[in-house]
Amino acid sequence: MSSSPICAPATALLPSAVALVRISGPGLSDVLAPLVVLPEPRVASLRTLRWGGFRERALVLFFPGPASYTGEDVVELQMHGNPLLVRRLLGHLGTLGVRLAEPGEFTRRALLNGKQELLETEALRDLVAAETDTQIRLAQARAGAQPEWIAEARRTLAPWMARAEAAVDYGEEEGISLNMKDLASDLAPLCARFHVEQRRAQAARHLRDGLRLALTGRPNAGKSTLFNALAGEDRAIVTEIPGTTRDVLEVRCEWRGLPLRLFDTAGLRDTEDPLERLGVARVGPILEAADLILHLIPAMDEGKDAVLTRALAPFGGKVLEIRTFGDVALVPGVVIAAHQGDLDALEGALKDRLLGGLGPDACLGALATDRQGALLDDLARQVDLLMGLEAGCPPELPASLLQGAWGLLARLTGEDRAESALDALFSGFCLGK
Ligand SMILES: Nc1nc2c(ncn2[C@@H]2O[C@H](COP(=O)(O)OP(=O)(O)OP(=O)(O)O)[C@@H](O)[C@H]2O)c(=O)[nH]1
Ligand SMILES: [Mg+2]
Repeated sequence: MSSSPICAPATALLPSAVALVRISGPGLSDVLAPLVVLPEPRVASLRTLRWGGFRERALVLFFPGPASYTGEDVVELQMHGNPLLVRRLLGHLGTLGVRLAEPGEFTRRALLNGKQELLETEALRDLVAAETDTQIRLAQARAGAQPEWIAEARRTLAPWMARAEAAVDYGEEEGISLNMKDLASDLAPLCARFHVEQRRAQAARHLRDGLRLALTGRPNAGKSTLFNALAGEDRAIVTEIPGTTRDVLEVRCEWRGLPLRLFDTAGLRDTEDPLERLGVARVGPILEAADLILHLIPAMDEGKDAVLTRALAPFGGKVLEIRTFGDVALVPGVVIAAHQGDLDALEGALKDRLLGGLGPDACLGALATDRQGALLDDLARQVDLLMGLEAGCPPELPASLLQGAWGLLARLTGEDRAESALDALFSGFCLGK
């Protein structure tokens, strides 16, 4: 595929030891001839680049297409990391007909030239954006070969698509009909697999985005103590004075393999203190945006706290009650003693509530982006419908559902080459990628 040459810095434009400039396009030997004579393929060679009064010694690498990242000729220049010098070079490349790349344009070309698959591209985007060890491991696990269950789904669906087409086209004359019972029993393992993958994908999506946990409770319930224990640092002020925390505090961290976005908030109570009231007013939006609200209730508290019952009423489904001060009183439920680091019960409860009982390791290789998750849900629904078809239904029905499932698989792997999906994907990429 021929396209115009593009260039971009692949490293940040900051003063640094080395800056990497990437160039991709057809016929780069000729295009770049006024600037540099390209070396042997894949052999790093020191060259002097001369333009506009500058004289820059750079390490030059040449990857002739199609054996390159984009599938086109690719040249990489490792030069001194002066941001102004890099900009000057990019400006000069413009005069040679090499324009600045759009975000993600290198990878887009790699995808269009068949050098990368969509699922891999999405995984690499997540790898670059990952902020915790678990997020890196999950992205790396997705960056390899396509999940085996996708090929398996195609193997199962293909013969049934052919049979359904035949039944639609020749059914009446030739007496071909579909045996819906056979279809259902053939699809059963696939259906079960989709449901497993849905569960894994849902958990993987939470881990990819980080679990948003809001801590709430009455003053002195131990919110800031738990916040610090999970964050692994002394971020929030802890005192025995009720009403210590006023501002919302946020920290991103990884705790026992779980990427977390934690929010500490002011203790909820009716108060006349104007400062504390301001703090309390900030709690609502934090609770609203949370994946899970941890309602901390000291183990020695008896009965319901009216203020908290009122505040949490709209969030019933996403509230998890945690009993703090587990060292002071014995109570049933999810009990912790954060200031002693006794948090095992919380770990189990988080995995149950947010990850369907799965830990990070069980999510390795699972689909994880919103796009992938939505397509997987559609796919599972389509196969559920197929499994539920009546014996005597017209063959057009299974034929169109099978086609639909086939199309969803193609969208999932990017084989349908839908431009809209690519636009959405690459808007999240950085320059030079
Ligand atoms: N014994 C015991 N003390 C605890 C525990 N958790 C917190 N504390 C103590 O309880 C007091 C209040 O703890 P904080 O973490 O500041 O409580 P908070 O919910 O953030 O309070 P506000 O910010 O005022 O709403 C402090 O003196 C803590 O050391 C616990 O599990 N056991
Ligand atoms: Mg506090």
